[in-house]
Amino acid sequence: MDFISVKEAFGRAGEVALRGWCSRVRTQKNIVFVVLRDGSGSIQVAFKEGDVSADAFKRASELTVESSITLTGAVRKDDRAPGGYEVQGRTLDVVHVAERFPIVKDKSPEFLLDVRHLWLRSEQIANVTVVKDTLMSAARDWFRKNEWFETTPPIITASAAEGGSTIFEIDYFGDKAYLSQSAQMYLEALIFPLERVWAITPSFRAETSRTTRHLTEYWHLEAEAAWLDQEANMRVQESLVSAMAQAVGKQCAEQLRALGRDPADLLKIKPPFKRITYDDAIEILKKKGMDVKWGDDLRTEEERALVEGEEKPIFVTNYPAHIKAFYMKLNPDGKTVACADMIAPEGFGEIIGGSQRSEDIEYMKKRLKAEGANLKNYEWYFDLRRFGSVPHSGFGLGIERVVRWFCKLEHIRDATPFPRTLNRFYP
Ligand code: NSS
Repeated sequence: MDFISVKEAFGRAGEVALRGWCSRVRTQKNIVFVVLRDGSGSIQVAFKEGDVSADAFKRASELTVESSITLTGAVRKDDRAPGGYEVQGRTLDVVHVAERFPIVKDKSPEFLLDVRHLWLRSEQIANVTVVKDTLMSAARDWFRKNEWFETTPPIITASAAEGGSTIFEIDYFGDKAYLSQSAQMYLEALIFPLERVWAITPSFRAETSRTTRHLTEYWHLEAEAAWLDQEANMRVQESLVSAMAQAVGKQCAEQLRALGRDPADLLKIKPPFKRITYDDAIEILKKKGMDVKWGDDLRTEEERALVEGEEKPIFVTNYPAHIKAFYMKLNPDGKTVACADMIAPEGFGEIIGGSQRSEDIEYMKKRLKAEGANLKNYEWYFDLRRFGSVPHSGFGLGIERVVRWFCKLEHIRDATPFPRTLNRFYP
């Protein structure tokens, strides 16, 4: 008999062959209950003395948590079983008897991170991983439908895109190189042959603050387009994020509910998103009694206050130039830049940073000098302004930030299977 998946077994009548892992094993007098897990879900299997051979019953009674097995049996409706169906086991083959599984109830979060390679088998991480798969796939579909090209920028780089303070340095055969913080500058180069380009790459940030929204390695979705001004840039972002939310809301309803997120919350995410200027944001925050002044960067508390009562993300636009990166286009007021951060509802904070790019080499040099950057490493980037420079814009979206928001996760580390944080890169 051909193996079918657990998902296919639900609602099926008659004999099936299944294979997977025993996520739970419970023995009663003459019956062994196993919760069988495979890549598609879990189903209860009952091996009853008399229904199976004496040998098979003995093997069933010796099963341990996470043992791998193959079996045949008959699916039948059983309201007492989780999911409403149960398999009555007929035959059982044990592929591997697992050693004593170290994860039992009430283990500390630190311990669970130490055994992350095993903890991955938990339902929660599996559900999050399915959501992540769905939203990345939805993003890819969106770009293809709208005729953007997916590209492959490098990870080993010579210059910092987002400032020297959070950059990982590596030894490159005796030279200094850096792990990419952002593919932006490379995507900017790629707009000249292709106009609309995007990429998903790992980005690295040597973040020394311990927060629930920073990883030192994360997946970064970035897009860049020629002839796109900042207003059109925001329209791209709201359309893309809405498409991701719609796909997850529709295709992952079951996973979302298990994670404590109502899928209806995501189905409400549709353009347009509200836009407020940084100037207005400061006034709003002051009225709420918060201690902020013009020129301060917005912290988590302030972002949370700004989205109070909102169901959709909002854009905060036109931040002061001095708290933003050197490459953002200066507005005519000479003080602010043509940029926007997209802030997720419910206090999940910034999920996108984007801007129109400066075309003024002297301005960018001045900014970089003030940061103490080595201008030599940016010569190639300035070339992009020397040979057919055009107005252009782009943005970067933190995949794990969006996963955290969609899945309502306390901590961003649960948005990725092997989180890298300030004090952890094992396993
Ligand atoms: O620093 S950003 O705000 N902007 C850039 O890197 C631009 N160069 C992107 C571009 O225009 N192409 O980072 C963009 C997003 C930010 O909004 C977060 O969602 C995410 O990247 N981000 C992070 N996610 C997880 N962990 C960390 N440490 C992190 N830093 C940024």
